[in-house]
Amino acid sequence: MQTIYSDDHHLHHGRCEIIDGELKPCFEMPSRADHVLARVRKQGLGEVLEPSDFGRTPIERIHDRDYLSFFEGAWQRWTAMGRDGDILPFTWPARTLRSVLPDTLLGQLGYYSFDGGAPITAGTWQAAWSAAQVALTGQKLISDGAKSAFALCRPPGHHAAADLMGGYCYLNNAAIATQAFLDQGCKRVAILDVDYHHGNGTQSIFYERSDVLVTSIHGDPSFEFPFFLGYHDEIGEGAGKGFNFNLPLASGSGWDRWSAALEQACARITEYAPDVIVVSLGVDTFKEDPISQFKLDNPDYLRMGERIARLGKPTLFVMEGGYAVEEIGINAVNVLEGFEGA
Ligand code: Q9C
Ligand code: ZN
Repeated sequence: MQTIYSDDHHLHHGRCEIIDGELKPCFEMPSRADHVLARVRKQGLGEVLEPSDFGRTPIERIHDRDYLSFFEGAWQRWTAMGRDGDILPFTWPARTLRSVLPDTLLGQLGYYSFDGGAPITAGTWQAAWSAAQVALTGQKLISDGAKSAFALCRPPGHHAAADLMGGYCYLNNAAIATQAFLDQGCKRVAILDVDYHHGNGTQSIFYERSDVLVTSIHGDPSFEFPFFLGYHDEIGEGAGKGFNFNLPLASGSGWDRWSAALEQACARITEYAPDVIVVSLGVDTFKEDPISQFKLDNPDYLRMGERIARLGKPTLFVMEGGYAVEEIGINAVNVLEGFEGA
């Protein structure tokens, strides 16, 4: 399997996030992708390619233009104000307030985000842009006939909605690749989101559409981030009714419960008969993940890859979360090796 990777992810390195009432160094850090790349090389998974440049058009198929211009220009506006720390929002248009677009940078950042977990730094736009190009390059390999590809994206994407950043995410790499498949002639794409957190951005982007089936296995939002989306009764709306499938699991879930949910997701995907599958590959389900509550162990990721391979479809893997930095490479590449060995 070929891996697509860009060093540009190093340009994004947030300083701090709020965890349990304290400011702590960001868990979403550059060494995450470095460890995954090192493991890809160590295991001889396959060639590692630089991304091609597909430009802005495929990104604009998912994200609003005003959101993209805001994101692209934010750091310049911040430094023009004489600031040089990370840009973090702190006020959002929650109930009783209005979703108006204010004039100032921090007001607009509140409008274009849903939490304070996605800092904008000097290189965040460039890193997120390159991650989207990484996903699009993987998409192209598959549309050119590859059976699978690994888009080693960083920053991750599945929490980002059409005009919202949050949860370490800015551009929704998996959604951008999914739309590119459809624009190039695929009729149906299934997304399987195995990240520990619900992919609220991906769900919201495709919620009213039947050409994308979104399935997700995650920590129940009644106890876990993102709290306000990802419940089982969210099944899609309008033309999309029946094409969103959430499998929230209890805190402490291990491979028994997780693999049973995977069976359910796979059954739904098989019934849908997609042309291709996009896997949002987060490995924060690992038992030692510092911000998560599932109990998967290293070999479980091999089984995960084997089961996904048995769906028998061309599959694009898009890197999402995973914060047990020392083991993120083992776990992510285990999924890919399990897939290839099946
Ligand atoms: N107390 C991804 O995995 N903050 N994003 C959690 C924990 C947000 C995770 C705080 C976690 C976002 C792509
Ligand atoms: Zn996650």
